[in-house]
Amino acid sequence: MATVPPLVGRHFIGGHWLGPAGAQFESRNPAQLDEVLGVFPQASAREANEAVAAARSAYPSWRRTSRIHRAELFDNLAQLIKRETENLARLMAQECGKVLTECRAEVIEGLHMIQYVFGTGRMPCGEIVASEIAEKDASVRRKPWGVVAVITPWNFPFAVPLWMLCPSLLEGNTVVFKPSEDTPLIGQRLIELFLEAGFPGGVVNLVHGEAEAGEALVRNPDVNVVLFTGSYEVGHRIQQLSAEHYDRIVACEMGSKSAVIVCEDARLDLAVTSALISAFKTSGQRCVSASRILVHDRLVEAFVQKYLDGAKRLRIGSPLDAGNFTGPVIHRAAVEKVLRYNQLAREEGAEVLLDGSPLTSGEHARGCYLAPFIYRVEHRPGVRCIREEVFGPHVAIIPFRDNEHAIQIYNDTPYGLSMAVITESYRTMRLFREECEYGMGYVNLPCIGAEVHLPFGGVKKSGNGHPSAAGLIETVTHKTAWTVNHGTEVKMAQGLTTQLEA
Ligand code: UN1
Repeated sequence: MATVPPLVGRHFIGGHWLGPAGAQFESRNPAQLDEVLGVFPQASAREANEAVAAARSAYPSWRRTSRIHRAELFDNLAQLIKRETENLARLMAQECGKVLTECRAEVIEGLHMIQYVFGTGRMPCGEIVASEIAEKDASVRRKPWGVVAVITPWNFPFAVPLWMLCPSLLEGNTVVFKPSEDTPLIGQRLIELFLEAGFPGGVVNLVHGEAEAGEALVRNPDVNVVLFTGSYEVGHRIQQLSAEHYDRIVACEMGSKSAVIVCEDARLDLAVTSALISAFKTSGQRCVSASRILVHDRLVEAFVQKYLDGAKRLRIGSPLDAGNFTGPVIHRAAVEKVLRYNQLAREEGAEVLLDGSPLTSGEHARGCYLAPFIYRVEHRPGVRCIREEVFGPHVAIIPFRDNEHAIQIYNDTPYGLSMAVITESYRTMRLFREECEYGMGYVNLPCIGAEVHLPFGGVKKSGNGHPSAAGLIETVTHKTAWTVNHGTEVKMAQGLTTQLEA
């Protein structure tokens, strides 16, 4: 049973918290499904459009404030996040089921994004370039696009919104934020902190809800930019709807089938640790989680033994117990999906090495707990379980003959987000760096754990290559060319004459 009454969720539009009205939905603790953490209003298209209108009307005055003033609000926000780190981590652990250690790391990752943006406030935000004409001064300046819709997933309910909100707001855009329907509580808490930090109402707006609210935001012609992280299906729908809008910018970070590649010369313990963390941190529910471990033929037997030993020892349990390696998956539907893929792997000829069934007794009885599912399978074209995203503790070990074979296997999915190569050879490392399709590459590391000052994003079905985190400045601004003549007569580039008459 819940120890505190469920929170009453509210939209925040144009500087006002709206009272509960209309359809509602619950946020439940995935470790204890009978615990309702909050009840939230389900935004209809009307509320989503009101939020866009509020963001639009707040835009001119926000754009006209000093960039440094905007940046300093992020310094205020950073202090609040430091004050609230532990509370935020606990709230996140309860709402999305990630273990406390991961939730703390996520709060810190969000803090880093805030600090990064604060730091860039006083950095140059344009470029001076030369002109062919000595009297002309030319510069490149960035302008905000206007209103940004931020639509984010449950698995990083704090850091990913901050990746998107911080650069958008610093650059002078206003925002409408729709957190995942699975983590509305942490989303609302984040907006409360923005307000406490001094961000004006209307500049930051919050709507709770599901597809109807998200779709209304994307259909609204007054939204200039849509920033999205989530599934390929939803991202693709956003891209299609956005094609109707002539200057709409869409940055999508979607699914993945990330991999760890264990080469013939790999250090075995390093490979095993990297592959365990890549596959099972966050119960395999990071967009960058590895669901494929490619292992050189000569190492497979030794690798499998150590990998299984390690996987069997992983402690799975309450997110609030900091000693646990991982917690539950997000909800029953996620359990069902993972089990369907486990079954598919069997049907597609997998040799099951560790059978990941639901954990249903003792402390696991009330939650969505799954044990790791590990199988060995040969690569063949068209095998779905090694091509499609599962998003859970489901991992294939796929043997390969040589590096060229590994590259062929690695690239044989529609996705391209993250990969790690485990090798001692700089030639091998370089070969994978050049030939694999990915957005984030790691050597002798897991394929998760990106830092905010690096670009984050993928290729193919993983997204359109727009980076999240620090690189988002490119997406939330457009560049302008500004050219001034300091002479007293008109002189043109490219030798164009200015003679008006023959
Ligand atoms: C995600 O999985 O959606 O690179 C984001 C990482 C984290 C972010 C993951 N910094 O694992």
